[in-house]
Amino acid sequence: MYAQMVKATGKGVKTREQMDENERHFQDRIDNDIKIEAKDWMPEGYRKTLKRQISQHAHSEIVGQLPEGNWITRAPTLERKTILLAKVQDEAGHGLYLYCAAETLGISRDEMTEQLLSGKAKYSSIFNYPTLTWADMGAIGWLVDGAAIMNQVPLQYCSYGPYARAMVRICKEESFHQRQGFDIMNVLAKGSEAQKAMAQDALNRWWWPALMMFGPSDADSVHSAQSFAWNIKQNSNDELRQKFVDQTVPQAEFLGLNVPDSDLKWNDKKNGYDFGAINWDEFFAVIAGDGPCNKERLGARQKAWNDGAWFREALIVNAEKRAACKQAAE
Ligand code: BYC
Repeated sequence: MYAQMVKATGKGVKTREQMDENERHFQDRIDNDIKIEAKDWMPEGYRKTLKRQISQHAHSEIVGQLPEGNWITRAPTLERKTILLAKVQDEAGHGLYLYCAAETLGISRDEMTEQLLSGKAKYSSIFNYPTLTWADMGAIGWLVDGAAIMNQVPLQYCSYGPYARAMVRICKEESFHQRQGFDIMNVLAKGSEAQKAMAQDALNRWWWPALMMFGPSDADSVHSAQSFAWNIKQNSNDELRQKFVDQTVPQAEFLGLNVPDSDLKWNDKKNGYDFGAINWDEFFAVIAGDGPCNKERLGARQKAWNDGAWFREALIVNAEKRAACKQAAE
């Protein structure tokens, strides 16, 4: 509780004295764990933060289908193909729940898409890396979905009702995704020398980008203090990153794979692992649009949006015709 208070008093966060009556009432609800619903009064900053985070989260789910979708036709067995297909479809579902949750805040799907395509809205840095081998499907499920769960479980308890409720089902499905990824890695790691090498290579390429998914270090996180105060965030970026490392390193050991970090070392005092420095220049370049696959990913989303124009138009014409028929019958 005390830690929470410390985190919530960062730069730019209003004290009770600086709040007006509406803001104080709103903060009391947050502090008493009463969910905020779409029609409740909320500070504009709260609305803006949630529109930003939920829409970026939704975009991540949708763009996140692309690297794995790339392997559906090349999955090694029919069983792997059906599992991967189901996983990629789940991600589409997650995107849709999240777009709906964001819409409750007064932003349309078209606006969110426009923000994604113009580069104004971000999506997770991790999806700007290429999927080069089948083992990447294992590494994504194990590491990327594993990191996503670590970050998303606390979001089930966040203050905004529609976001918190969307996260419940998403987390259940992410658990399945994480296990299917670990299972792919397990089969490869216990397979032929070539398969084990493929699994190791995938771990080498995905480990550091997975750690970056949690966002900049706490010292550089611009939104954290306010998001703590509003109970949108409950753990800091660095706390979740540490939990992820502590949970994942023993899994790599079980697989017989090496985590690509020569500074990784168990630290008895903190009861967790010390790990090496993250390349933040790479992270900031990727989120600024300069990662290995940014152009390809946005190009694919732009094409999908253009290709779907006729369908969106047809839906509107159909709805107008139905409304006209209904009116004529009354
Ligand atoms: N990538 O002040 P900070 C999945 C941005 S998909 C890109 O710490 P905040 C899956 C951040 O937006 C799951 N940008 O921000 C799908 C901000 O920039 P803006 C994706 C990042 O919001 C398919 C700036 O850096 N999960 O599971 O307090 C297949 C400063 O950061 C990233 C979510 O979206 C990043 N990694 O904390 C497989 C979770 N990190 O907006 C799997 C929901 C930071 O001011 N989001 N930035 O321009 C969150 O929990 C929080 O938004 C974050 C960042 C922890 C990510």
